[in-house]
Amino acid sequence: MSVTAATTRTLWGVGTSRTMRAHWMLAELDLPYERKPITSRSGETLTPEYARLNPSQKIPALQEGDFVLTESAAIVNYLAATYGAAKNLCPPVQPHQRARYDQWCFFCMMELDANTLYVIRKHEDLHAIYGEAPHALQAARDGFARQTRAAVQWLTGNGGGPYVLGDNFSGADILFTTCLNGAIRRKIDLPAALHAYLQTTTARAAYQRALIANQRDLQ
Ligand SMILES: N[C@@H](CCC(=O)N[C@@H](CS)C(=O)NCC(=O)O)C(=O)O
Repeated sequence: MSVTAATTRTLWGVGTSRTMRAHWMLAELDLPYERKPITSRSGETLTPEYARLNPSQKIPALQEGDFVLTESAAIVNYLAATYGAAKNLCPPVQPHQRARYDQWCFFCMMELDANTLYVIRKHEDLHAIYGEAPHALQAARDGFARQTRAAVQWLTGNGGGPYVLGDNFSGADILFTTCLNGAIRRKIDLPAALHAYLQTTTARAAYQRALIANQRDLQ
């Protein structure tokens, strides 16, 4: 299916760091879309209508005509690769730069999102479901601190800063920023360099617009 200006674009999901990623990239690209403000742990991802769209019954999900895409990082990268040229937001094509971009994306999704932040969320806020696990919780907190120290080294090392790939803002910054904001919500201390980084990324006009779009009820 080729996407034209007339193709209906819909984003399902609001209210979480993961839905924020998709709203933010759409805002960076100035793409029109319909919001379906369903939320997590409300039962709204479990309806037959939504399960047909996304069998994993999670948000976010992007629909463009009959093309459906899930996984927040895949949505960010699809949008950037497809519509990012005019705004210099396409993922890099030069092999080493592209590899560095992928490194940051996988680092954010695995080391920060899945391996540490979500483990912390499971055994803190969601302990009634996943159980108390003080040892796993402490290991995840220590692991997150170690990984953010590594991120600071990359960010302040060769070619890094103010964004993760240097001067160019990219989808990797959306993933990294949303993970760091998730950590702040969990009351995790961040190194000063990451607060400085967040000041730069969250000052973007598109970030501010996406914050509003990511709320259940638009202001
Ligand atoms: N790896 C997925 C994770 C998506 C995910 O776990 N979404 C949560 C909300 S943040 C969800 O929809 N959970 C199901 C529910 O709460 O009903 C992504 O990055 O998109």
